[in-house]
Amino acid sequence: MRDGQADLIRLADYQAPVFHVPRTSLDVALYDDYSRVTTTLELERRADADPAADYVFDGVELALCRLEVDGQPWPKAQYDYDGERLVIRGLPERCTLLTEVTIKPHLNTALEGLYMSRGMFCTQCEAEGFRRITFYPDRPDVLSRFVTTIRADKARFPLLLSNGNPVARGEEADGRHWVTWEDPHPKPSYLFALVAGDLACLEDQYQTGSGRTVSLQIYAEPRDLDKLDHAMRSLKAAMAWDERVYGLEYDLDIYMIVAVSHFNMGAMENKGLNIFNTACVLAHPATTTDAGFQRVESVVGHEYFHNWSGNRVTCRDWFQLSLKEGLTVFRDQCFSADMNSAAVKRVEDVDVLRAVQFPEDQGPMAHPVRPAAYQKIDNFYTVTIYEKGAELVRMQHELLGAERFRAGTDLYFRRFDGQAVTTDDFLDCMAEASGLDLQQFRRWYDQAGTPHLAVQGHIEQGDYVLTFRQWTPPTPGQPDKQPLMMPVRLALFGADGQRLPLPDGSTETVLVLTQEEQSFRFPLHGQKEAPVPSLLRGFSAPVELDYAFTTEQLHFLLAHDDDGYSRWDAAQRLYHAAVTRLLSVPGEAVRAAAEDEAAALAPALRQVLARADDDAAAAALLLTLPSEQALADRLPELDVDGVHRAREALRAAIGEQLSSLWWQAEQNNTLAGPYRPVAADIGRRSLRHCALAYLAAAGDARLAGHLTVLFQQADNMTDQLGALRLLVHYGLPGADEALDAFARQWHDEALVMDQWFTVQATVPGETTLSRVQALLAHEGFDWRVPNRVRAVLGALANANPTAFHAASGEGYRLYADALGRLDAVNPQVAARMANACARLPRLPEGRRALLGGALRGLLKVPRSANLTEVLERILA
Ligand code: 0A1
Ligand code: ZN
Repeated sequence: MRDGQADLIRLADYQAPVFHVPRTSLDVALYDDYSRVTTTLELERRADADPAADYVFDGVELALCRLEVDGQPWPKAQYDYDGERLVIRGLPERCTLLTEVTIKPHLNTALEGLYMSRGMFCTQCEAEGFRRITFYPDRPDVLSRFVTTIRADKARFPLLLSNGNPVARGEEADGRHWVTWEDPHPKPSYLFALVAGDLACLEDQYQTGSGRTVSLQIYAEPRDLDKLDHAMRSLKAAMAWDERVYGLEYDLDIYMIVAVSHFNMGAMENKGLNIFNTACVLAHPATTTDAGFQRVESVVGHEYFHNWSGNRVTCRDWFQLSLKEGLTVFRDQCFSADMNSAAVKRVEDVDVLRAVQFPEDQGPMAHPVRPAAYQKIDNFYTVTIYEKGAELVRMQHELLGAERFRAGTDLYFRRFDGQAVTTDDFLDCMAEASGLDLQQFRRWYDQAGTPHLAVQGHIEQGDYVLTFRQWTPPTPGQPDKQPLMMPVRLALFGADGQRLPLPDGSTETVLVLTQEEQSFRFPLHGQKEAPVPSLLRGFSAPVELDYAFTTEQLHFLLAHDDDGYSRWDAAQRLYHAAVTRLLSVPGEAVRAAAEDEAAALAPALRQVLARADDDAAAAALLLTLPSEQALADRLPELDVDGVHRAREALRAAIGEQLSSLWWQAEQNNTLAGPYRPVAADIGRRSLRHCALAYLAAAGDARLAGHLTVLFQQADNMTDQLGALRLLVHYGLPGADEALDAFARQWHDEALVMDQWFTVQATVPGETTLSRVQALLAHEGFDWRVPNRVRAVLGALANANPTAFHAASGEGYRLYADALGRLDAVNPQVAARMANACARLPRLPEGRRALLGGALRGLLKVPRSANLTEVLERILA
């Protein structure tokens, strides 16, 4: 390994571990400026292991103080430690290894391993953080029973938590105390957790289906105790849902969640002791938006569902990451769908997939759901592993049907309980339980890239014939692709807006494609006109559908299709087409052309608004234009300025032409009574804010005053922030005062202040770059807090194309500088944020050179292996 670059790790090189660790005892003594970790491991050489193989332990930057085997010091000549790996030679087949190390949690800003967050100790061990705590075979296929003793000052750290159940506690000299925890379930090291702090707790109970009582405990700083009810409700709902839908019960007496302010990701499913980013667990109407409430519900569900899909059955190696993540995302998506509106949830998930995962799959970071090689596994916690992985599970659900899918998961959890397995094992269960041949389906796991599905329909001898042709463009390292097995859910609509009967007697069917090209015939029973096909209903496969819909057909589907996704997709296609046409109109004529486009769209939009009472959330989704980024992603080259101009012109024209309807929607969806984070109300608020946004785009003279009142009188963050955002983004009178008032009101609420930073970092246009510089210098900005860094820099790069891609290259320089600075503090987060530069190959030449130059400059000085891997792939 050379500086800043890690060795390539390959799936093909996988080898089973040399030894088992039946028992792991940890003794962690926490002090102000160091911690002492004494670890006792029972080791057993595996029967099938090479008898000559050395025992190798991972351990990063550990200060080794003691190494004993079976109670005796082990000779120095018999081991080597290079700062990353400890190799011990000549160990007996069975023995007890004791190591004692010291580590420095108070200096740990990478937030991997044991670290401090606002005065409390906490851990993050997935994927390879445990090796920063002690020497260990830090790989997911080594499962061990853990006993953990934590020692700390009692006054400052009255609460000492780890996995499992507390089994003993006691006092020591100097005001210190200790607690011992025992986890009865064997687990890999990545699921280990420890917390020490002075926290408040919301407690409740849950009765499992089999009648056991589980104590539920959610911990946070005392000031946040009033923000835990929603997480608790969500947790109980998730526990009941998993029993009902998958027949899976919780398996310990205690389930704990701890909220921490410093966290690299959303949350972590440590056995019995989840650790959550505050952003994914705290929720209160005054401080949390509707989206925030929904995020809490889904992340609480996600981590809970991992207890089976991840913890009881875990991954053999990190190439199998999607085994637990894809399945668990699919499960949390279905949970949220059941708790809210299934159609709306599906559209939201598809939107993320298409807006974030498709570009990843089409760019330099493209990788299969089961990658074949990686340098730093932390860089592979991607939308491909998570969201595309979930789509692969969803397709299996589609192919098998709910009942056989459930038989498959039953078999999977029964057969592999307590084991570390592979995505192939999962697929085998699905095939075995259903009798389906899923051999070809496996390609989805190994083949990167977004498949294209071109469809053509014509009438032939009284039948409607649909021809499907699939292909997947090349991705880095994978020039040749093979056809995939994919379910295409379909209905055909007659001119009367009704679904036509299909050969199998139904009016909706799932075609299973397996070949490069395939045709299907549908008798029309004497009808002369071709039907309108509703293809890929529910987004039944994660592909790019190429069908030459006419504008009339899209309007027809928007009006008549009963599939929520399909209607939304029709609307998106109409918007894309309109914006694309506007792009070729010269600057001064854009406004007039936008008027025409809006006029053509208006009847459909009026109809959506007229029906909005049925499902306001769905209406808001139908009425919202694709983001600038999503629009630009579909062009041959990223034209951020053109897209901004065209999209804003279209929004302004739609805003004006439907002005009275927007005001009406604003009035109709103004809710009386206390805030409730329930689907119906959330939908109405989103429609209301959609209406306000159109009025802002139209430059409606009454709006600034209206927004200021809304901002001042709002009793919930959705309304307050929605008003603030429009005031600031459109530079309306009162914007600066509102920003100041917001900061005064919320200066002490970190998650709310994150929003304050984001609102400012996402004002369109190059001038925002100096504002971003000021935000980075603001006293509230802290490079050590990932949420704050994401609130400014993540928002700039991912949600403000006209500033980030400013023609001067200033956005790129600012961002590259920031990545360099961040890398020194937190390599994982720096590398994740560098992904925002992966659109480089699609930039126009001038900008490509500017961004490339900025990134290459970054590589000239030593960088973390995390950031180096991402930059090198982007620049390759
Ligand atoms: N397994 C967690 C996500 C997670 C992954 C890595 C982390 O640190 C590098 C932290 C959390 C989940 O899926 O929720
Ligand atoms: Zn997960």
